Amino acid sequence: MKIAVVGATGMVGEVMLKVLEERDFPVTELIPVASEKSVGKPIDFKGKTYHVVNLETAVSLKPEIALFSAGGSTSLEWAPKFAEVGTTVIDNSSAWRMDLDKKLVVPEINAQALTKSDKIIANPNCSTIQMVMVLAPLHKKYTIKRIVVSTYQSISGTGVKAVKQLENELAGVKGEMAYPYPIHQNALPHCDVFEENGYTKEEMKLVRETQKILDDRSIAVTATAVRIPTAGGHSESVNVEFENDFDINEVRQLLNNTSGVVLQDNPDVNIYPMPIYAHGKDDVFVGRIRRDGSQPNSLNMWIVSDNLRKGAATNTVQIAEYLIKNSLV
Ligand code: 11C
Repeated sequence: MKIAVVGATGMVGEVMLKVLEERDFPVTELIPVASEKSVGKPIDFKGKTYHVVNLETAVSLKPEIALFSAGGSTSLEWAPKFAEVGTTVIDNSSAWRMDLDKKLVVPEINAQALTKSDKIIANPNCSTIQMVMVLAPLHKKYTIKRIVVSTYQSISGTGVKAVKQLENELAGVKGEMAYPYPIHQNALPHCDVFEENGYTKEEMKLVRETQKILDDRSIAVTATAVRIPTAGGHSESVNVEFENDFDINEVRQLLNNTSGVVLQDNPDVNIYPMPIYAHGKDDVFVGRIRRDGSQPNSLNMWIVSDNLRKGAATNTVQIAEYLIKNSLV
């Protein structure tokens, strides 16, 4: 397979390359793509050195698959150009996620909806992916009515500028700010931009994308997204109300048997998910599972995952793997 990685020098792009290598993805030719200032830069991949090309060159090379992580506007302009030459684009930005003609895919949940004619496939937002990975099997069994989620999000979700801001703050050095305030010793109730309704775009992604992936617009979702000074992953406090009652041990068993989900739930010995543990791993970790005694059929959980892995690069590569396995490219 001729594979293009668009945004190959960015934070997610670098993890994509690492994940492709680790999973021994069948790459016969890698096309690393980035902005003009990175053209010619060497990229080592599976013992070979490739050189970064620009978008125009990459389209002319007609890759079978292009993994995009280059921001919404690049994706809006260039994904259709790749699709026109027959490339299947898997896009990590928010550009196509809510487009009615585009599938929003978490392979463990809804990859079976993909067909050969899906030439632009959307990868969901990181905070949504980790939440639906845990909620999908529970929705199937007990039917979700309402979700209340609060996130504690890693600075790596903002990008390299935010990682640098924290490093500067820790070193006591003045530098460029990714956030309107310091992030060290702070918590910002502000991820992505504010929308007119008073919620942030990140919060509304959790609402809209969850309904689309679980294919159920009747699920009520409300979210508060908070940025904290961690680097290894996003954490989420999730309260779920179901139509039907559940047995808590059955919930644990169900999640324990869910591929891609790891149960870490033994408070007696301080076992619960944490970003320092999830960092660098592909799974979604769930713990602190307990009945919400304040209302019927309700549950509290704590969900953690590496936002650059399952939340971005790994999910994108898994979609590509599914396409190949099912002869859809
Ligand atoms: C964050 N979730 O942590 C974002 C990063 O829509 O793909 C990814 C933004 C997106 O700020």
